Amino acid sequence: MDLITTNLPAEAFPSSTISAKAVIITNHSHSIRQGSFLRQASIYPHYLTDAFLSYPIQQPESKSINHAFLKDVLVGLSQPKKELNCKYFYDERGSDLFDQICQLDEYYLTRTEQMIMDRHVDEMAYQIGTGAMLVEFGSGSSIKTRTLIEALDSLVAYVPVDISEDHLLKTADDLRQRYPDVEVLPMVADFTREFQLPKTVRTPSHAAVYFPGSTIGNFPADQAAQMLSMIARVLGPQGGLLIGIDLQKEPSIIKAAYDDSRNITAEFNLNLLHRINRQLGGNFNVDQFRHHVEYDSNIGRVEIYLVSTHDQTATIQGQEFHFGIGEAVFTEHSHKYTIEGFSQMAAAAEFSLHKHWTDPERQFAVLHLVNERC
Ligand code: AVJ
Repeated sequence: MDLITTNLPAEAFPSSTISAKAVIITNHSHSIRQGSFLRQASIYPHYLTDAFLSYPIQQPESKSINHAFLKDVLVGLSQPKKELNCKYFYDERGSDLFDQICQLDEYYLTRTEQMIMDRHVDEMAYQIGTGAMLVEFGSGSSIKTRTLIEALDSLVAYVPVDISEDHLLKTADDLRQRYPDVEVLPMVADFTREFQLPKTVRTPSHAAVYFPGSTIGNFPADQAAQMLSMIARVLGPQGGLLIGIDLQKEPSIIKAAYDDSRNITAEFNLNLLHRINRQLGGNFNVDQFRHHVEYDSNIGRVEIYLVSTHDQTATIQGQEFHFGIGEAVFTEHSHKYTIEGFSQMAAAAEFSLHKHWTDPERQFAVLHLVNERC
């Protein structure tokens, strides 16, 4: 079997179906991308297919609609304080803009984390230990993970997890060629939801999650804590977590990282409205919104908004939304932690901090936590 696609909870799998080359777990049943992807699969369990047929409705640009996206947008814009979920930033254009953000001088996060990884990868690999299964959250093209994969002693399996299937399978083939001794088991999944670790041919001594990029910062504190508990549960006792977090620092440095002089972040934020227009048939006048960033240094949190510069109405699938002048639509949080603060939150999930690495300016940190539950 090459591929499993499902919107069923991972527990619904008979374990025999799990040793596939790829497992797709999604939370929404109707999506054009899943539909087309499914057609490429050589074999798939027939009982999983029905829910995955894409659902055609009248659309100018696309044949079908991602209903989860539509629902989240309609619900978010119906709140007294309007909001859009930042997980929808990453369509093709958004992912491209994010790559550009990562190369900005002002966006210190990516290069600083990379520098920490490059310098300390051997120590990190030693901390993770021999014979592990490495599960990466938000793996993208996995290029930056190669140094870690190579440093790990007798790595049994590498499980890249991403919601975007685009790169994932191509990446997997490439990794299999590069590392023939490692079982590469990509999973298309929303890692915010609980999932099961795939079955491997050889039994790993333990599993470790690699969660780079300060992505955990996108989640509100309660959700971040829940995610840590979920990770601990999925990994089991002695499971490891190697996680990148952005640290609290001088507010002007942080603000500049999210409000860059070339306005790439502004474009990235505004692309969400373009995406609604493109994929959900919305009619936002995107020029009448602007990017706005705030940093609350008391809680260490960046807040990103789209602010309406006019009194205006936008329509999505027949539903009208009114925006007053200066009205803000919340789009993203990016939490900045202290090492102590993050360790405390992780301790509630029974993760204890074994080691951490930072850059000389202490801008960013990579933490190694171990699930001490027995
Ligand atoms: C991908 C969540 C790490 O919060 O820094 C970058 C996303 N948003 N610029 C971050 C982001 C605007 C980024 N993370």
